[in-house]
Amino acid sequence: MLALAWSHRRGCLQIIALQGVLLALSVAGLTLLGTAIDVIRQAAVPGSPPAVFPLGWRPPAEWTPWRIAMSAALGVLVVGLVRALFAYLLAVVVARVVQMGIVVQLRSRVYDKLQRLGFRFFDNHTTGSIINRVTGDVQAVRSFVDGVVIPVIMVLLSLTLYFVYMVRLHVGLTLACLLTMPLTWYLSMRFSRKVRPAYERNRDLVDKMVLTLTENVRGVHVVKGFGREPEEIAKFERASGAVRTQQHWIFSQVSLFTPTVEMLSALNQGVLLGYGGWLVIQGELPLGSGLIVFSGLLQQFSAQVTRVAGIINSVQQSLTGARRVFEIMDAPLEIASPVDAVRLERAKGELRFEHVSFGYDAAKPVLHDLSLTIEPGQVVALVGATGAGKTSLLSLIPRFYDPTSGRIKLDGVDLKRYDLDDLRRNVGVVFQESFLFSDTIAANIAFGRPDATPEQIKRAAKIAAADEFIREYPEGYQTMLREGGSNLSGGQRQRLSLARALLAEPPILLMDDPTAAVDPRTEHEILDAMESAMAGRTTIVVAHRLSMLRRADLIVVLQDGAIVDVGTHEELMRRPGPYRHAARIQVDFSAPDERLGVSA
Ligand code: TTP
Ligand code: MG
Repeated sequence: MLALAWSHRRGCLQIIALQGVLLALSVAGLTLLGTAIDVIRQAAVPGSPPAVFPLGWRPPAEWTPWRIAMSAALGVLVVGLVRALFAYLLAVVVARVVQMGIVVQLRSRVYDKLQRLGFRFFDNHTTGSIINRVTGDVQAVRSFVDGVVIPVIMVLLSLTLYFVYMVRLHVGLTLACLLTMPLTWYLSMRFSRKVRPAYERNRDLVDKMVLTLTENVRGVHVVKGFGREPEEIAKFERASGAVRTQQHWIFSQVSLFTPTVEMLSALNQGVLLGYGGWLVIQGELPLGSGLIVFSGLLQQFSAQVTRVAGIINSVQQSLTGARRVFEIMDAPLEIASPVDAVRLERAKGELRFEHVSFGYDAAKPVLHDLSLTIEPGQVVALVGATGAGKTSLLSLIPRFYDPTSGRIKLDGVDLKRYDLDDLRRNVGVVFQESFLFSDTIAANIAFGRPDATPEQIKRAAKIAAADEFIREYPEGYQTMLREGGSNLSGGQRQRLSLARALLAEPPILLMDDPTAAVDPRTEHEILDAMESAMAGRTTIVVAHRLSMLRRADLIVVLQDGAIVDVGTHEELMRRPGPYRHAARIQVDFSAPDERLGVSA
């Protein structure tokens, strides 16, 4: 965080300089006031001590006391005006440096890092918590600059200035009045130590509340479908109540602390009136430039000491925020291009799995010792029961995750040695759950290739059997999709994501159950169209329907994360095993014309 402040040192220095001018002006105003009072007193009360002018200045001899007092009044006015001007400048500079500089920069750095983090990070953090970090916690971090670094410098500067001024007025009075300061200091410290953990807990509770909220917004169908609104409302109220209770505790501590410190400063004023008054009466201290200036200084001094508590408060908050922001910033990039990355223009498409094992948790392996070779241009179908690890296997190829042991080679080179962008450009993916952006249909198809021409987009849509339904919209390819593509049917969404993967014409195509959400007739259309799309590409497709399986060059049967059988449809049907068993069940339920060549 210090490095962050340092990288904005120019702006910080401007702020400090402006605040320094303001500080000097306020002390100058106070001095003018004190001197004017002494001049007036001297004129009004015969026999009172002569006024002492600051910085050894003397008014011209012909000036009447009235004229001196008027000049002082004018001076106070001018100081006030200049102060207002500088206060305005300060506000402008703070806004520019802090809100428009630090916050924006930090936010985009966090976002940038998020884009490069591996899936594992997102598996381990909730959406709400990540969003809170990019929005709220970034603010907490910047408050380190304008709530800690700058104020600390200013407090030190002003305390020194006040102290020196006070000592020059009267040493004894200074010491007497500052007697309570160590107590104030001690209380501030104790307060902060007590409140600090509460702030951390507060952020976690807010995360939990946001999680409840985001889940409910995203899962609104499920909530309403099962009539769970009252429970969900109660759940949110509980989360919100927990935040409130916590907040309340913090406020109660703050409310206790502030009056205590204010009481101590009243004690100071008492000492000042008693001891200082006596000094004035004894003629040891002038009334205006002594006691009154002193009173003003003391007030400011106490205010600064109290401010220390506020600063400590900000330190807590910004440290808590920083821990969460820097957890993102410092998260290791588990999956990144190596330094001496191998560039990959266009892969031939030979994939070789060598004793690959993988698990989301190191303790719980999902894939066990897979070995498999896929020739360039082969169409491989991946079958297996739900939870067998098909999606997990596919996610290793574009390096969404890395194997825990073993290697995957593309064209004879370990995936880890390729430039990551090159690798992913060579792999087209159709995910099991398609995700679409709130943008036009054309932009969604061209997501991986923003420079695609309308003709290319249309061709990809045709192959994916999407062109027809797209053209039924009055705005065609320029139709705006709602968030998550919710104005499309499940099958339409799937076909758009198929078109998106096909557009980039990748040499390797991965499809996770691309026809799961379409009817058998559309499936046939898609499969026919894809026949040409798959030509010349290494394709791995998770499939359940025989119509797809029969077209595959190779079928890989996965069971509990292990490959239990490999072969063509005909080969696998000839031997007993999980594949033949599953295929027969399907044939029994399918239409007669589906039974081609697989009748038992
Ligand atoms: P998958 O690889 O998702 O299984 P699958 O694709 O074969 O299943 P389906 O046909 O239903 O799509 O999951 C294998 C195991 O890995 C399963 O026990 C769940 C677990 N898993 C995780 O722990 N985290 C994840 O992100 C995923 C995708 C799976
Ligand atoms: Mg799956």
